[in-house]
Amino acid sequence: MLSRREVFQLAGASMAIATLGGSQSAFAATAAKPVRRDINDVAFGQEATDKYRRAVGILQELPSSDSRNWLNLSEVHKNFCPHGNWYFLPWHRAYLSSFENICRDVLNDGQFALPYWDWSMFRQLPPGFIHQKVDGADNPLFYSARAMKGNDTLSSTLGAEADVIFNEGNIATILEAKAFQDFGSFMPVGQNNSDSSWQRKRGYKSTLESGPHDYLHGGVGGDMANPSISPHDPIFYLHHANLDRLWAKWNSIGGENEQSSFWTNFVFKGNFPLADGNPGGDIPISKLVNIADQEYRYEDDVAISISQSTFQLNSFTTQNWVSGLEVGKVSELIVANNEQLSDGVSSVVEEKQGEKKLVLLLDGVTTPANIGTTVRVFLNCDYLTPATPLDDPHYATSFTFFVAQHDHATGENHSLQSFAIDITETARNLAVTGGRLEDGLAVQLLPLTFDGKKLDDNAFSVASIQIATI
Ligand SMILES: [Cu+2]
Repeated sequence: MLSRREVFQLAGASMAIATLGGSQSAFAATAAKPVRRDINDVAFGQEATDKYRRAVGILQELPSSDSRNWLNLSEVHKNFCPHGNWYFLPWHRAYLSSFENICRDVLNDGQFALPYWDWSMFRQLPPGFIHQKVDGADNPLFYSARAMKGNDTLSSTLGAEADVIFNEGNIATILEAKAFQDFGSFMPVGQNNSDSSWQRKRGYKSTLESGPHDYLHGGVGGDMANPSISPHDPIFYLHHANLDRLWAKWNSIGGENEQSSFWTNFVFKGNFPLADGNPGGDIPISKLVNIADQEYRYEDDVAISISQSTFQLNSFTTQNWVSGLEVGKVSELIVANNEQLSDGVSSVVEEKQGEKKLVLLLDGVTTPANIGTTVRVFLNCDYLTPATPLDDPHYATSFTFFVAQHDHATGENHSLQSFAIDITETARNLAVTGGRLEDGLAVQLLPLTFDGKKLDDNAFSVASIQIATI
């Protein structure tokens, strides 16, 4: 069944195509591009796996003096990758393109395209990645430093969160985001120009990033769970190709990219090597925003953009979170009611078709010793325990810890994270079930570990929270 918005988008799409009418050359140009396909596609998966395996094998054998050497390519991610801000998607698009071009060069195959792993539909490692040997030789796609092995599913490594985060319904909700920042993470707090120094500053992680992106890194586990070395595992590039595909898909169903010049004028300066291994030049975001400008395409992308949306963050209240967080224990903060808050909440709750979202901003979350920690977010739940199921109406979502360590070069502390948690549906549920929303909002955080182990030094904290609409 189509929502009202989807019907509108379909109508808009056919109008846009009708208006484009005779520009056949544009279609011819896209048809010749290498196509990124689903690694689990019955017709193309095996061929895509074989090509990718050969490329990875060649890159792993290159001498360390070659910038295209497998481990050297991973250093690019370690040194420059932005996470937790609005450069997350365009930076990774450029990183993957650089990698894909290098693969084309070493394979001498201009039609090579990275496959993607649609982890929502297929929640285990693609078959080509699980065996140590292929035809008697070492398999470059096998990687021993993974928590996920063989036929493990995301549920076996992540527990109950897997079915919530990778649920098709959750992906569909993520794709309904109106504004780019809600989709692809927020502007760094306080950013006031497009200087390169903002590349790795902290904003709030969107649901796409804190949900499927971060949980997949944790679910594969091992080196994938550590941003400094995650591209050591060949599955990394297929994971990010799927995120990049979702960005293209969001655009194709009407999501419009950010218009702020702090984003559009931003330049990634010399981050990415060229296909021949020489240092690459500067890449402005303006060259990355349109899928039609890239040197690849997806089977299902359509380059149209029809919606107009501006991003507006309207914060009602800020409160410091006083207590620490501890695995297995509920930590609670009551957000006192005031007129502004109750007006804000009721405007979103009563607005049935959801033009606005109610969000909980968690600011400055420190990292526990066990990064395989998941934090469940509940509102106004009187009976919350670790056994409370995730289909409880008071449950909002969960977040985890995919976070870089302290950067000694710049002195910046990247091990802090901030999150924008969508609590719209939960607030609506509570309005229906008569939860205590009118008396104030009890925000409850319940940390648990994927492996059930509690480390001694596992205390961590949240600096402050805000309730806001976007
Ligand atoms: Cu990633």
